[in-house]
Amino acid sequence: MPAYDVIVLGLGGMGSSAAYHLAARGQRVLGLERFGPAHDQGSSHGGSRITRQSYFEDPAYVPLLLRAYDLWDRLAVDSGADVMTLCGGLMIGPADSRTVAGSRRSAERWGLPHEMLDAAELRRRFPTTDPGPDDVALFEAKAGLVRPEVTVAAHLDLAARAGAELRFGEPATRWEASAAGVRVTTDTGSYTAGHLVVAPGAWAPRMLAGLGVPLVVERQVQYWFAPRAPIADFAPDRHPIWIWEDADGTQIYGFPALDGPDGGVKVAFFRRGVVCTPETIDRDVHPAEIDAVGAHLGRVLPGASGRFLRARTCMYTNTPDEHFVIAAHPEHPTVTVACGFSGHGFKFVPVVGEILADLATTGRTVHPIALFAPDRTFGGR
Ligand code: PYC
Repeated sequence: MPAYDVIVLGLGGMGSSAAYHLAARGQRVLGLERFGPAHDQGSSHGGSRITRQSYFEDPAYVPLLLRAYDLWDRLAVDSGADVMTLCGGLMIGPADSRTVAGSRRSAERWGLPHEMLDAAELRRRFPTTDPGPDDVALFEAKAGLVRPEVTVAAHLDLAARAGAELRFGEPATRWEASAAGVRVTTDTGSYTAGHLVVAPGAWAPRMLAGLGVPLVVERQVQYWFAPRAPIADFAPDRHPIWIWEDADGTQIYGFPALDGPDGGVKVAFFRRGVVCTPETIDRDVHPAEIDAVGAHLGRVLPGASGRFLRARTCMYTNTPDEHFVIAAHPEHPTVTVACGFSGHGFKFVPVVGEILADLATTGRTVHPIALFAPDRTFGGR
């Protein structure tokens, strides 16, 4: 008999959640992670990630978001950790932009509470914004932010308390699967289980090379600026998260000031990254990049773009259509895969963990995941 019921490879956002949901169901779980707990080398760090329900990417995500919100609430109670803040969210841009029209489509399709604001109303309600005459906004009170490091730590803690064995600083070098089960080899050990969940983040092109999904890893930069306007104007009780799309399709997004007067506001371009690998990523952030994001911020939220404070790199793992991959491995029924979260996955962490636990233990899930099949036809988005 294998030593474990399930091995989880990768204990970032998705893997830590899977480890927790599996252990909470009484599974004998081994979690393996190449770095330390809640590390800053992958895709789950930087203090904040956006959450929202009026999902411009596709209305098919909304049922998953509704379940994720229930699980975020439950995680907050079970862990006692401050994982989520619903400060509201603004999706801004031309009315026919992907950001605005797509969000509106999801809100209307699912009857989600939202308000449409024209440029004058946006400026009146949210005086930090400086919209152009053609900008409109969808405001969603249930949008906000989740905290990646706090969330990963909370799931790891709950998983360990439920009996999971978690091993850090132990990268997997190889996995093998058969109908009887799986074997994972690391630099220091070899482990067997009935099932394997592979949630490798930016290591997916290597760890899931046989999957046949054309994944591209991108370097992304998160920046923090000290607002020129009073910091209180940017506090989460006054300021929403925002995503702002230009006429040319460029999306920039930002957060309220989370860490008091010295923390500043975080801002980033959405998907304007340089292709990289975890080994080749340039972790330095260069003056031209800081100038470009600062200038763009100054156009849309002029009071926010004061002194540059700091920047951190992270990685997206993109699929061509920017939809996730969550499924049984097409060639190995004893392996479940989760990858390609394309820069918008973190808000789904609790429900993805639940889905991975469903697939690993029963081979099916009640959640709608047809959009995430690895053998779909990959056009662009
Ligand atoms: O995860 O929703 C998201 C997001 C939007 C912009 C950047 N991340």
